[in-house]
Amino acid sequence: MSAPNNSFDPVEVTALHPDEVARMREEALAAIAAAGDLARLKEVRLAHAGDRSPLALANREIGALPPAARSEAGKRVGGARRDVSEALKRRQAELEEERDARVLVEEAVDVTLPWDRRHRGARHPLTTVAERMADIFVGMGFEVAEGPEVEAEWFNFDALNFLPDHPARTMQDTFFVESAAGGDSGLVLRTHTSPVQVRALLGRELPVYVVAPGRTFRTDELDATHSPVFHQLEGMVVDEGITMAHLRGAIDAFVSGMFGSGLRTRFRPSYFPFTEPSAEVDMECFVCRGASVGDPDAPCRTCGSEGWIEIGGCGVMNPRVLVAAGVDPERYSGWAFGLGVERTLMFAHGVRDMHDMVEGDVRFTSAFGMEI
Ligand code: FA5
Repeated sequence: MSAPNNSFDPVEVTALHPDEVARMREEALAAIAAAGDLARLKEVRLAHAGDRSPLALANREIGALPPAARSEAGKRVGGARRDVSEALKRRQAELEEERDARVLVEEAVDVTLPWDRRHRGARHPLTTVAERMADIFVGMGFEVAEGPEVEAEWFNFDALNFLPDHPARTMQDTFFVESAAGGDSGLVLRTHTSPVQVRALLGRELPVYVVAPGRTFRTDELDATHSPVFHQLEGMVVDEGITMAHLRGAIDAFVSGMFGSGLRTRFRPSYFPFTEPSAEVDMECFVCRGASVGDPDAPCRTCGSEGWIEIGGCGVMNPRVLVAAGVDPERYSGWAFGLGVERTLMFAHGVRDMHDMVEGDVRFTSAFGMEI
């Protein structure tokens, strides 16, 4: 083993020369002071305090010095590295403070701004019109009843006196879901809300005063006035001493509530297997009030210059329906009606084409306001 290198002079090792250590220190401190952001400071840290920095490399040279020289060189380099490390810490704190202050300004939230600028959803006007129609009857003391959209053929047809081979079954073009088998009734998409008449009678004590708004289905083509999926509002009363006069009164009250007071109504003879007598309900055109009839100079687009608008069908309940629902027709009588919700929306709001109601364009819906 060779003797210690006692003659080795640290001043002669360039990296450990006091001037050189001072230069490395100054260079590091200047770079730290000049670092403008945290990313730049990270680069400076690596360059001046990392394992490959000049001061770290100089530190490694100390081990090669004779023991007598190591202490002084160690103090010099160690002091310089400490200064650099403290300067880095201070600058890091300053830059973090600056960043936090900047984030507070840049990401500030003005809590006085309106809080919700997005469009809100709204219920479809068909829903709100159906509810308004039902509400008028609720105001007269009616209850709201419901029935399924996929309905037993028995409720949709048989109980309503549509006999299996009766031509009336073809009056309403039907979506069949499941055909009848082994004595069980088949299933259909209900073609009208009238099956709720029988369901309501089976599930309630008499007397019964109900309305049933709901979705109905027929194999009709979509055009300006028809849709394969549409809505009806069914109404039914079964009580003692009920006559068609009460039906006229209820329809008049509905028309006044929905379209405005003073509008006349009329019943035109019609046919439904579940009512006898049956009628189509017309109301006086609420736009021209009949003035357009025979006046080519003032045509009315709402009623087609007919003076009257058809709003649905009605009639006195056929005793066969009462019997099917277990009601004694000798004691009780009743009437029912079915009003088209789409038609009501068209007349009440001047909607010309049923396509608008089914296409889902929000411009159509929002024209009715954001009622929720
Ligand atoms: C019926 O559906 C009977 N259930 C109404 C009824 C109830 C009569 C109670 C007597 C007693 P109708 O097929 O006429 O009747 O339809 C009634 C209303 O539904 C029509 O006046 C019309 O406004 C509407 N409607 C019928 N088919 C369509 C369709 N494809 N698209 C839009 N609305 C329709």
